[in-house]
Formats: sequence, structure tokens, C-alpha cells
Amino acid sequence: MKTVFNFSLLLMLMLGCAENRNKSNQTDVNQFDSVSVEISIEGMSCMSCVANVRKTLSDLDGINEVKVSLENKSVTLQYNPNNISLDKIKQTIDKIGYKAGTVKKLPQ
Ligand SMILES: [Cu+2]
Repeated sequence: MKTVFNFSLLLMLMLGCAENRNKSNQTDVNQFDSVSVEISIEGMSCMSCVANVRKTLSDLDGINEVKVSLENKSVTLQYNPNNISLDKIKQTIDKIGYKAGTVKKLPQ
């Protein structure tokens, strides 16, 4: 009996937590339909790396204004958090053989 009680209490806590998280996400999304970021990228060594990163990111839903800089080892882009997450963007960069690093939010 005690175990059942603990379990339902835990469940209630978890549900409450998930609900709060959804609410704050929604507020974020309403505030920013478009977010500009600069993401550092390791491993790009020539213009075909640049083209590869630019093409791959441009093809994703929810991303526009992709600019890759070989000199700065970074990409600047605008994305719509309703359609794609920052994690997904970084994972995509990693998946094609580069390494996404620090993310800097840019003013709109
Ligand atoms: Cu290259």
C-alpha cells in the first residue's frame, strides 16, 4: 500500500513537471517565431565543406538565411523554433562529419 502511494505521488510530480515545461515552451515559441544564432563548427577545411554544410542546413525545414564562414569556423542562420530545435540543427552538423560547438544568440 505504501509503495502504491509513493508511486502515484511520483507520477503526479512528473505530470506537474511536464505541464510546466510545456507552458514555458509555448511562451518561448510565441515570443520568437524566428531566432538568429551563430554556431561554431569544427572540421571545415575548404569551400566544399562550406557548401556541404550550407546545403545540408538549407534543406532542413524551419531554417533560412544560412551563412557559413570558413574563416570564422561558424554558421549563422535563422530558424523557426516551431519547426526545428537547436539540438536537431547541431545533430545534423555532427551527422555530416563536422562538430557543432558553442551557440551564440544574435539580435534579430
Ligand atoms: Cu572541405
